[in-house]
Amino acid sequence: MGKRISALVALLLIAALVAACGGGGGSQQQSSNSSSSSSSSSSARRIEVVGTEFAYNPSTITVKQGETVEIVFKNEGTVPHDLLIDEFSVKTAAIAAGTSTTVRFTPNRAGQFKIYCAEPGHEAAGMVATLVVE
Ligand SMILES: [Cu+2]
Repeated sequence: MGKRISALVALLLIAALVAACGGGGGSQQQSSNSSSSSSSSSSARRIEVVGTEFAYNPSTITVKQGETVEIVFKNEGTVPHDLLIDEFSVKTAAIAAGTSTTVRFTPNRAGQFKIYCAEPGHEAAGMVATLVVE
């Protein structure tokens, strides 16, 4: 009986220690996260692109030559999609429905470039958009 109670007390002490450590570590992580995300958003132009079957919205993206562009690609369809721009080596993974991914690039020349989905048949079905670099 006495052995059982002391074991319980030891267990509670360990639980309290773990909780204290976990709490401190968690808040530290949160503060470093927020500082890094604020610095990244200030240095890049953020553009949200939504993919569905079979289209991108918006269908035309206009950016400036030399500016860092951050595309947040969201898959709001029902099958995996990706986003590619060959001329600037932009290539996301094929992401599952309901998820999103971010890709960064700096267009170094002006013109119109094709944005497309490389999943089989998607480009042919109309899953294309245009990147205009001014
Ligand atoms: Cu697609």
